[in-house]
Amino acid sequence: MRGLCLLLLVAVATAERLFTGDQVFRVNVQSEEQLRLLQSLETQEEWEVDFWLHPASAEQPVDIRVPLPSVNPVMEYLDTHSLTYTVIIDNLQDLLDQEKAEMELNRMKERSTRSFNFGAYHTLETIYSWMDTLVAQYSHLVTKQEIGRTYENRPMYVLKFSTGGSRRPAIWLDTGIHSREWVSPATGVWTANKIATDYGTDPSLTSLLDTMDIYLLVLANPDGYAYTHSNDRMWRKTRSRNSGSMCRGVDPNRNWDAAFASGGASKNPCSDSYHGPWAHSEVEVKNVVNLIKSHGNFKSFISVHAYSQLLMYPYGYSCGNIPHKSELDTLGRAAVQKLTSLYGTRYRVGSICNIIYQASGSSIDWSYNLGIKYSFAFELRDTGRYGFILPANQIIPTASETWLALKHMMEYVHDHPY
Ligand code: INF
Ligand code: ZN
Repeated sequence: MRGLCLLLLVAVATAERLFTGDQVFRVNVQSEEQLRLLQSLETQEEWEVDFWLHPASAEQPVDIRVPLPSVNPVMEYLDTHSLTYTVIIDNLQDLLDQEKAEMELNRMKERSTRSFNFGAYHTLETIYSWMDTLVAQYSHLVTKQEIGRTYENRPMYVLKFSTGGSRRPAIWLDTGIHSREWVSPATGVWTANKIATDYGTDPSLTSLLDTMDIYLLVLANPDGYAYTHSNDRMWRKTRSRNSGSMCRGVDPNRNWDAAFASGGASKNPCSDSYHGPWAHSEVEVKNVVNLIKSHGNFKSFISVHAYSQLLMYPYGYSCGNIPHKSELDTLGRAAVQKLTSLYGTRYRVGSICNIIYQASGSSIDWSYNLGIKYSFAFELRDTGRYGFILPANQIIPTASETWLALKHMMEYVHDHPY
């Protein structure tokens, strides 16, 4: 009897959310009026529409995940307002089952060959143990630093790439701040390995690391990332409890002290863009803020998201130009040119607010206002065919093309000390 109870307990505890029959629509927006209609859908809680891509402008499509029970009413709503759409994923759970099966297959392969496959998605535990092998293999270059703990008391590890000195000018890279954007930390892992293996042979990387440091936070939202593996693949936020609400989590990309809680963030704890009770309320954000501030010599801050294929600079909180707009725009376009040269992947470049929508409390607005001029955010592949469920066979191509842009940006920062 005890055994059965235990089994039930485990089953309940790890009851993974299913998305059977959920569909992802790509809605075409042709007017401001239609934009407003979609924005009102975003605040309507009954149908539980999950906005993968938010309404931005009349030229940009809106991707929404519609739970099976809401498919018909949402289709009616769109038809009534003559909003045209295509179904880009007709049963989300099928994709998730494939993704899970692929991960399981890879896990078995890795166990038997004692290898690490950069072209596969991994759990937090596997990524953390891989970090230790990287540090052991390249101990002259890489160290792992615990910068603090998460809300659920998981360690946050930064990989520091340094050839010496102390408090050298440094470049910050973070991936995985939004937990469902799996290709982002996968790109972070690949990039960490690339830096370690190419140092000493790639001349520009070697000369950069002879005078600068690179800090890479592969899992910027560990609790959320673990939750996407154990409970809800679509989870985006942190996992903190919100007093007065049943809804968990704060959007870590709205929680920074930069026009905090102004336009482009939600005060509703149940919203995926909830800004949190106060700036830096999220310990995952606070840990990074403390490191950046105590170090005091970061020259670039790059945060990696997915998806949409964009390279953005501040501001998110306002559509006005930053003082260094033309320099960052020129640098962004040159970096994207390098990216596109590998496989032809097309990116758009611009400020967050102008290229997509107003978003307050974002990390790169905070870093830019702190004086870190070269602040950028990537939105990696794709443009919506798979969205957050990007097939693992695109991880290495995505990371490889992104590296060309990152390298260009880091070389530029190295050549333009300020
Ligand atoms: N990005 C959007 C977001 O709502 C846009 C963004 C990116 C805003 C970077 C500010 C800075 O946070 C994603 N993409 O969520 O994953
Ligand atoms: Zn994101």
